[in-house]
Amino acid sequence: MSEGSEGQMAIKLTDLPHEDLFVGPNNGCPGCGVAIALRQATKVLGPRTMVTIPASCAATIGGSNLATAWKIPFFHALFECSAAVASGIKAGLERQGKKDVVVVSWAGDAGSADIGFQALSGAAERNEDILHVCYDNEVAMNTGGQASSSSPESVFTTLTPAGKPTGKKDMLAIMAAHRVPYVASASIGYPEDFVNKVATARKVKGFRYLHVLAPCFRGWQIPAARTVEMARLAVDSGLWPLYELVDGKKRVTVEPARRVPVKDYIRPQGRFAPLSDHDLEAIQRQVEAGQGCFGAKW
Ligand SMILES: Cc1ncc(C[n+]2csc(CCOP(=O)(O)OP(=O)(O)O)c2C)c(N)n1
Ligand code: SF4
Repeated sequence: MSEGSEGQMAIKLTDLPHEDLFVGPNNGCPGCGVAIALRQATKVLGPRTMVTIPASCAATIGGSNLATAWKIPFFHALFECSAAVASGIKAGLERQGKKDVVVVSWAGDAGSADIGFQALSGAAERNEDILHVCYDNEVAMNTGGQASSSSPESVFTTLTPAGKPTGKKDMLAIMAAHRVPYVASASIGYPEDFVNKVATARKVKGFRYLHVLAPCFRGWQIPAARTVEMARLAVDSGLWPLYELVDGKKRVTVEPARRVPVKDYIRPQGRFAPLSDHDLEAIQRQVEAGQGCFGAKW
């Protein structure tokens, strides 16, 4: 353990327990960013945790009750309502006097920013004592790779064969506008930052929102072995700033040691094939003007 910048003891990856609560083998594709995020997060969340996941890759890769990768209780919720189901589970636990159980709603970008948004916004507005994690692979992958509102502008998906005409929804700003106690961005490319944010969110009372970049190599059209590298390049290029808002107070948690041009992140990805060099220069200018995340101000 070492001292974190907020005076807390920062967790190092070597501090994490060997035992996994989301174990292999699972039904995820080898190299799945979502499975990596689940494995990292559950190590920090610990055994006194319950998880709801709506329809998504995350729900299916954990298997069924016949063969499951989960060693903690897991509930497969409907696509629309993960945060509402988590709120109900938390209320039931409170009623039973089980106050130490952390309830996590874990949903993809479509399950958070699109069809699940009403349940998510409602839970945040009520300041439910749950953690919602949006794992963002920037596509609705479980049904074949349709665009979500969290897909970046111009990206090629099965719904947007000529490139997505609209920009990435700014979920961090939207959730911060709910004035909840904890909002943070994360990336599986910076696992130490991610697990420390999970640890912080675990302790906070009230509604917590964590938005983690977890690439899908199939949807992004990259080799599986480059999943984590891409998640890191997103941060290093300035397109995916890492920060947290504690009671609305912002703190940047990672300043990349080396800044790389956005083309190093974008060019290897087949989903961005329609972008010209001119387009990349425009994105680079946006980042240099302080607009990370494809034009959104985070
Ligand atoms: C009401 C409803 N509409 C559509 C579906 C089909 N469906 C299942 S998973 C999914 C996409 C989920 O996307 P996302 O939340 O981004 O997670 P990912 O699949 O990328 O892991 C869709 C459209 C459904 N299960 N229920
Ligand atoms: S399709 Fe993508 S998100 Fe789904 S299991 Fe495979 S790598 Fe993971």
